[in-house]
Amino acid sequence: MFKTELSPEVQAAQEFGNPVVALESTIITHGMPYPQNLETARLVEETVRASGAVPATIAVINGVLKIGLTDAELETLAQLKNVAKLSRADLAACLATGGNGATTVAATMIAAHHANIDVFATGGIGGVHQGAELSFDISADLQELAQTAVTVVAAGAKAILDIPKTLEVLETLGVPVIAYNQDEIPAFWSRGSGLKAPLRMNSASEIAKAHLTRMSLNVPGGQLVANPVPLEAEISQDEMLPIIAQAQAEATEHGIRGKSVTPFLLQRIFELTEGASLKTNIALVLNNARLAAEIAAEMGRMRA
Ligand code: PSU
Ligand code: MN
Repeated sequence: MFKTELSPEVQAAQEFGNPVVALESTIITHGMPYPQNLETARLVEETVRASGAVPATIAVINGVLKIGLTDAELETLAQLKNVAKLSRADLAACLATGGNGATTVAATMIAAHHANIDVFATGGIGGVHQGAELSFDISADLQELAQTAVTVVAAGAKAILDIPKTLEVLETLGVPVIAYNQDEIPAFWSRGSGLKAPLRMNSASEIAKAHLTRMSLNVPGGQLVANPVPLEAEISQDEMLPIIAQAQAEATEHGIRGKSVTPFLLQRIFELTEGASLKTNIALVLNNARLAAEIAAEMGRMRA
């Protein structure tokens, strides 16, 4: 029904049983401005390689599900204007109509699972938006974590989301939320959130083992690993909150809805903070890529 294409690097890794880490593409097209998006995408791939795994950046190009992009494809994607943002609802339709699109956390999980990849690194996941009690805006990423057996390494959720409500929904959906090496759930730009994480693990091997144990119990779904931003790159909540509040007020004022909400907020936050928030964002994505590579390697060892 549709074509899946593995990059030569991913194909070789899978043949030899070497670890692979999936990476999303919405962070490139809707999460960061050009050219930092392209530079970051390349750096993340390099970081995965330097940590002993092979990167598989996922996107749809001309109706083909790409598991691993060439550098030229990465560059094209990073510069494309108006590229579709594909979540669970959109992925099949895009493949069926021969379109182009960037995958969110939800769609990247579906594609990774389809290609037998267990571990995925990103920056932040989607979640329950502030004011969701009126807007009903809850990301499909949360449902996906409940259904698809992929371990997602993120730095927690941005404060554009309501973090306590996001944790409640994840609990309802039965998603393990694991803080890495600390008790608190990290809040993207900052290491702390003031909220205790439901679970804590201190090593990649514990996380890998928990993933495989869940699978052998036949409990569907993945895990969310919340990896705190490195200390030297962190920005305090106090600094970010007024900026987020302004971005949010503008979104309401402009009547932004549906899948445009997250990209609109991310774009305005980047504009309003100029360099600072972007630098932190890049540092945390690289940090997540390292941990994801370690988890993938541990899982490979345990499966062998
Ligand atoms: N949060 C971030 N950076 C991002 C995203 C979220 O800090 O790039 C992207 C991810 O691709 C995520 C998507 O899966 O936005 C969530 O969008 P929505 O809220 O529309 O589900
Ligand atoms: Mn939404």
